[in-house]
Amino acid sequence: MKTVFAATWWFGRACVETAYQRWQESSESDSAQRLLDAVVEGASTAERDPQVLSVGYGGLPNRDGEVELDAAVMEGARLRAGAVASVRRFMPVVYLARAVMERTPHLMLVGDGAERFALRQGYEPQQLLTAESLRRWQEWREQQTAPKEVSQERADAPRESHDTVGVLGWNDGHLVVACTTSGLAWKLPGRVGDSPIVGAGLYADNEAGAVVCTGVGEEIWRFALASRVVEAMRAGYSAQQACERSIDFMLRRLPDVAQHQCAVIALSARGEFGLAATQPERFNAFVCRDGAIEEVRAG
Ligand code: SD4
Repeated sequence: MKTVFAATWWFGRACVETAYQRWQESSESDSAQRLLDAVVEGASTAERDPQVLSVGYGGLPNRDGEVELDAAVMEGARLRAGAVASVRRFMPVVYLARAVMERTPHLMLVGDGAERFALRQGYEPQQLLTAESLRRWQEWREQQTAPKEVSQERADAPRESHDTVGVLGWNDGHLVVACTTSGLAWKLPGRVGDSPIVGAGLYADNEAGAVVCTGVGEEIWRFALASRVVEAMRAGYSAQQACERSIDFMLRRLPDVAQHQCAVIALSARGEFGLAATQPERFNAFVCRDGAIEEVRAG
């Protein structure tokens, strides 16, 4: 096996297809760079697709009706990473996250600063709401009568809004990860979840493995889930065992986590795949091994 890509959710199929195609067509001689190109391009597929209501263009907005995007990339050779959060009006943010990694001395830019950086990178401002995401937000707003308990608010976010796209890539011992999301629907403006946070939503280290998470960011983040899974692989567990142990730990430590979807996919330093979820019956991912694509379900 030479090259593996893996991505979360139903739209993960298009992401791994795009990543593999990019990989095949690339003339880049540095394989870590070529892998990064492929993974970022793969993730951007979901950002451009208006049918995907949890990522990029057409993602469901915050409670004020504004789409706010978060994204990150990490490469496992030198532990380089870049991230952006709370970006309005610009996409694909996964490319912006890569630009933070490659063109700034920082790891993360947020909000207004990230938007000004986007402008300097030549991005054009654009409307990220589609007719469908606007309609859903208006429908939600009309149903809001009285203030709710905090826990109820989180439970009310529509199921498909928990679906961050995460893409992992492996080639000859090199690991790269990227993820991008519009975060939880109807979130408070300025809320940031796990996805752009190195160690929470994603992590990659060529010496151990690469991981990306999807689900309710508040739960994933409090467990530093991506880092937890990578460290389990470093300790010698397979990718599958590392995912399962980490999810089992969450459920044991805080049993209420079972009410939320928290899911993870991983590739080991040898390119072996694993996945697990707190609600396994509702989680799938796609793995592409040298061009052969397989759907893998957690439950
Ligand atoms: C978040 N983990 O912001 C993300 C949610 C998700 O699309 O998976 N969203 O909490």
